[in-house]
Amino acid sequence: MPSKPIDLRSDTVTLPTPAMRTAMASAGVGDDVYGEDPTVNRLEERAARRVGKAAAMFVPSGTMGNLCALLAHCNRGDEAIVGDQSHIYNYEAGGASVLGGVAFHVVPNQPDGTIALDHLRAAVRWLDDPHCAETRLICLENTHNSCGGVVLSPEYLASVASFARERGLLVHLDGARVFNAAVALGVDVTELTRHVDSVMFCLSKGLSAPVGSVICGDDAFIRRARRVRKVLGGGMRQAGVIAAAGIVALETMVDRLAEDHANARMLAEGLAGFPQIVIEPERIQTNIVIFTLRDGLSADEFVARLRERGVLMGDMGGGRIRAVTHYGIDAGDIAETLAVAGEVARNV
Ligand code: TLP
Repeated sequence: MPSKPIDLRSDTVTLPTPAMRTAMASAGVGDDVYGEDPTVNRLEERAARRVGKAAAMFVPSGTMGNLCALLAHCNRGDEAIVGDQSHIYNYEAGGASVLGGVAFHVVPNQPDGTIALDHLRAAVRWLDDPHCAETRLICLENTHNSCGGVVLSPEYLASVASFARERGLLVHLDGARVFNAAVALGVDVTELTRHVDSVMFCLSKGLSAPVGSVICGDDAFIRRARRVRKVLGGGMRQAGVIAAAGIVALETMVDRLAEDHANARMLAEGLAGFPQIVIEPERIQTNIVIFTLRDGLSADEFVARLRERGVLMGDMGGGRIRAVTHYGIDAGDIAETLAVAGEVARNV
């Protein structure tokens, strides 16, 4: 049994670093709804520059960021094309439809997280036909969470961007973990973000800030998004207290994501050694490890038995189990996790 719980449920469980706590304590603040919080303004400027966009807006969560983006791009009755495994479609309570009257046109995600261009082509509506909602937006996700943290390449993003341009469509990237993608590819994040009209990324996942995400795009898009954020009640006041941690996250926590990726690979390779576990370690590209079990033990039972022994993983449904590495998990934790997982797997 590990001396402290090893929490692999998500990289959302990360705690702020000492440098973040110091920055938060001394942050200059003002009323951000008036645009007067100097720390939020600094975070937004740096975030926009970092991903190569003109403007940015700080939001409390990734869910609100994606929602603001969808509602800033789409009018009521427009259609957004989303992958069937996407976070926007599956895990955001249908927000864009519920609150914005945006219809989701759902197309299959390939196992590598992409949406095939043929599927995109077939999904675009014939605009002159009054039977149809108007297709406005394509949503992509990088890294792709439910597909196992897989990375969409710059080449794929470029191909979707050129398709979208041809058809007069916009592209939004759910880049909750886009810095994991950039680090895994060894490219500057702008190699990924330059192909999309807007991007949302999270400060509070692998980058370890306690709260917050950012959406980035052109000036007009961010102006519209600020109105949507206000509608949603996401206009914050002295938010510099949390934005300060976001600045530290952006400046100091990106490069170290490589450690999380190495730990995830080590975990996957270890798990592959247990005959009861089904996993392809060579498919692990970033910090998310998803596996299933052979007959004999259900995923929820496996997760419950790990928990009794101090290791926390997530039951994703459909027999899939997810473990996510992050700041706060080191190679020693992975070795302990493998010892516990082996014991549980062997005692099926
Ligand atoms: N994902 C969380 C859970 O909601 C599942 C997690 O533990 O992975 N886009 C992607 C790709 C995400 O993975 C998440 C969070 C979000 C958006 C939403 O971010 P938050 O949780 O900040 O609203």
